[in-house]
Amino acid sequence: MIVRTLDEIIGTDNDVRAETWASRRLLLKKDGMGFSYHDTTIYAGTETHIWYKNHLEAVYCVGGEGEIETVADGKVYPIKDGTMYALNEHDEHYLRAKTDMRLICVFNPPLTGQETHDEEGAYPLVEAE
Ligand code: 9YT
Repeated sequence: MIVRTLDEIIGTDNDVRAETWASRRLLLKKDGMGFSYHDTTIYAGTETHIWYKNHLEAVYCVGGEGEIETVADGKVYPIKDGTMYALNEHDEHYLRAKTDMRLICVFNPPLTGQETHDEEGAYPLVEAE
């Protein structure tokens, strides 16, 4: 059984900050669940280009509002508390936050915690622990 709280993660190596977001990793590959599980805040007024070529991600918004635009077709979907989106086709996208958005994110395969977004907005596939 694993029990963790956000308070325990904030300020540790599992609290990863980027220019437009902060991601608190509640579960990582080493936890053996087959997915990683993150509590992410996307900062108000920002746009983030993301293209997870090596991972599938499902995202559930539990606070704030913004939108996601899929690059392939230019479609824009609003995001607010209660909206889920799943990048089931490794969809390249732009994530825009109107207010701070709090997103619960699940990654398959799980992140190890070492990844950072590359210039294309992707995380590399990290095999090593
Ligand atoms: C929603 C999203 O993909 N944000 C970027 C950060 C990423 N989710 C992460 O590492 O938690």
